[in-house]
Amino acid sequence: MPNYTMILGNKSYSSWALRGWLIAKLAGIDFEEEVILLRKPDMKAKVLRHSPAGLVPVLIEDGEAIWDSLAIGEHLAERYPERQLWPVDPAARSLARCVVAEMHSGFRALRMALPMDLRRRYPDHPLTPEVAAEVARIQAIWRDCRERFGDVGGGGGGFLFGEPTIADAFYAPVVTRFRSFEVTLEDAAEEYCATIMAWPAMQEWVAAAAEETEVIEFL
Ligand SMILES: N[C@@H](CCC(=O)N[C@@H](CS)C(=O)NCC(=O)O)C(=O)O
Repeated sequence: MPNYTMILGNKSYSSWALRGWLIAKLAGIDFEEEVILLRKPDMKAKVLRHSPAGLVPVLIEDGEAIWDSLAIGEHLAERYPERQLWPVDPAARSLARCVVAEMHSGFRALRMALPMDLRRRYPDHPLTPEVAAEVARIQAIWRDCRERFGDVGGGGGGFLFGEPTIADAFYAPVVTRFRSFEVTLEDAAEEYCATIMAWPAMQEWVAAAAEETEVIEFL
């Protein structure tokens, strides 16, 4: 196996890094981790030593940088096809790609209004109509994927496409946002959130975040 290092931000706050990290876990690679603290004056310079984009996550494979969570996902899916990082069924795979792209390029209102913060709760936080519409769209995505391809109740693991894939890694930080901001969800969405929070890789990340002491005030 190649030599891997992943450059991450604080586990409490770095939602894109969580995506890349979960994908690396799904791929089953062994990797070293380097956490670079977000919002520090030297953050950019430190990340730029690894990636010209200056953002985390960055996966370094035998000295070659792969930056951007989606590029990391595509790279590892190609390199380790046996790990089935994308669903095997072509229709499921196509839907998975659509919902990952929708997350990667969208849900800006939600991402700005409900930042990922694994160590805090923000109860009674009002949602703007724009954010509420994105919450509704995300629940519709989860419902659609799980009803069509999740095989819930029929041996599926409760993930969007039954067993965990890149799509679940992409929506995992949204689950944490819904939890921190105590967003009211339909039952099926609550069930999906519970599946994500019980995912052993997710639990490992959350436990590491709980050990962090750095505090960033986003709101
Ligand atoms: N499209 C990128 C987004 C990466 C991103 O925005 N990462 C944030 C941390 S979660 C970052 O590096 N922020 C530091 C900054 O903006 O200076 C990806 O998918 O990896």
